[in-house]
Amino acid sequence: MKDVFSVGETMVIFQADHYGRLEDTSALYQKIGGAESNVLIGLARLGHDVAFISQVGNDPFGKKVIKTIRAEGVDVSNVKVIDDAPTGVLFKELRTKNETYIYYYRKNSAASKMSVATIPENVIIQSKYIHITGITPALSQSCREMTFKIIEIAKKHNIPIIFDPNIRFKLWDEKEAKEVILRIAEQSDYILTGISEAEFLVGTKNEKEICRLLSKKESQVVVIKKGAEPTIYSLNGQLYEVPTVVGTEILDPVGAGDAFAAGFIHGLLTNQTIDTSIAYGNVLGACVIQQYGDIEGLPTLEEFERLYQSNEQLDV
Ligand code: KDG
Repeated sequence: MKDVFSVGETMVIFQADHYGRLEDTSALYQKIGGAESNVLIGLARLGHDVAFISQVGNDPFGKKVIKTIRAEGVDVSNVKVIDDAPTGVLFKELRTKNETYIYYYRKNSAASKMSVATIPENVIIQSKYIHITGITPALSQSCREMTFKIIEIAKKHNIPIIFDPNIRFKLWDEKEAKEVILRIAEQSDYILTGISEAEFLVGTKNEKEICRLLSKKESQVVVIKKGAEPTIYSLNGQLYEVPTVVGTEILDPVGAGDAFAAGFIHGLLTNQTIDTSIAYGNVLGACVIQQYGDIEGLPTLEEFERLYQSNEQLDV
């Protein structure tokens, strides 16, 4: 039995460890990142048994991706290496503290070739939770079909789905994105959305309305992340507020949402309340943005427990 499984694309990320224009930067570090593997790595560092489903190319970048994820303790036995498509690559430009640009080289990548045939049903049905993002269905038509098939399997076996819309406008047009993401949200048990994504999806900033429009069943939990402002969630038609971690220095904001998801799922896996799970998510988010790279700042269990306790003492 796995605690969590996720499916998606991991890319090699090239980025500098300072701010500035990419065109004026001579040295870039080679890292890895991908929303779904970021979440799984976060969970593996906290001691959970997690599995990843993906595809990479038969190239140095694919090797780098598999080696790194495996070294983090994530089960990569369902990450396939294929010959006829490359591993996706991403360049991250941290222009200033508040301005980040992403340049993808992932069209027709190995991961975009995933399809319903990629799904190891036995892994899915033996997972306690399934994590899905809105990036995977945006990769290709076959990835979209695969995503919906996974949801169908999860529903059939009563496996809760945790969904992060993670809208990437560079990957699909707005109409398509909205339609597909709303369909997935409807079938998810936990929806973890940013406030601006939610506004795009349902056309309002009003939190009660967002929750009402995003969830079709009262039992669904909708979490609205609002950066430094308190996180909002709805359950059984009621709205609640959880404070965030304040005063964190931002070095690289990319990966904060994935870290939040990892912390939140850690809470679910350790039978915490939704409030505490969100507080866990906020601590992990704060850890990640203080380091360059998507995953570098993710804490180990020991580090997390220490940080969480000190945050509790500060009552944040
Ligand atoms: O959430 C961080 C991700 O956006 C980053 O790792 C790259 O997965 C990625 C994507 O598709 O943008």
